[in-house]
Amino acid sequence: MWMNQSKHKILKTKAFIFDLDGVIVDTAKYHFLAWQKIARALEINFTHEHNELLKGVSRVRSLEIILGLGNVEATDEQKEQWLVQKNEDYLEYINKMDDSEILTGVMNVLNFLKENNQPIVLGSASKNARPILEKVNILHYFDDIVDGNDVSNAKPDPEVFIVGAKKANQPNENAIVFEDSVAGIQAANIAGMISVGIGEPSVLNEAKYNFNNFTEITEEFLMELINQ
Ligand code: B16
Ligand code: MG
Repeated sequence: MWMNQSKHKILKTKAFIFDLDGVIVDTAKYHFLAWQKIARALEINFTHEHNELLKGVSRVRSLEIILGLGNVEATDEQKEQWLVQKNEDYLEYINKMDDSEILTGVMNVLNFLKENNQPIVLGSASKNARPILEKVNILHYFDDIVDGNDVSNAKPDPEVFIVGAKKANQPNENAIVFEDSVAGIQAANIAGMISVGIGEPSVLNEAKYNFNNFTEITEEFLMELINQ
């Protein structure tokens, strides 16, 4: 049961940091289709299982992983062309997105945090985070965005979340991170933040808290996080 602000006793302010792909929207399926086109052209066998390896990983690193699957070597110039091609194809999928693609339960949590004046920050490896949030109509929920354009170290390096907490003017221990990737959970833990795994608990077993998806998160849980 989700109540409005007046029913709650909010004592503190925290920073709520959300990963994007796999937490707010499932863009992994579009990454897969765009990478698959490159892989097919190179005659590399690239499966859904392989795609799991790319979650939370940067675009450049993703290409390296795919080339590694096929033992393909290439010049930097050629790699750059594939990266551009992949992103153009990916953006075609992104351009067709709308708010129906927001993962179930996410809006309840965002609305609750907004109503209770909690800073909401995005912490994603994607360089396309802003256009994606715009397409699904929730850019205005975010007080700050830290994405692949702002940081140079990929998760599990905690840089993206540390910058996010700073932007929200909160110390690391006051930051709560929602993540679907193992590397992202590790990054939050390394930073001394509270990690919340969204997805398979056995995979995300390093997280402080685990939920299969946002419908399992209650306002009581959020209140506890805010007031502790
Ligand atoms: P882009 P996240 C990550 O998003 C994806 O999980 C990962 O598969 C992708 O390679 C990475 O963004 C970079 O994306 O090509 O759009 O810059 O989970 O960190 O929100
Ligand atoms: Mg993710």
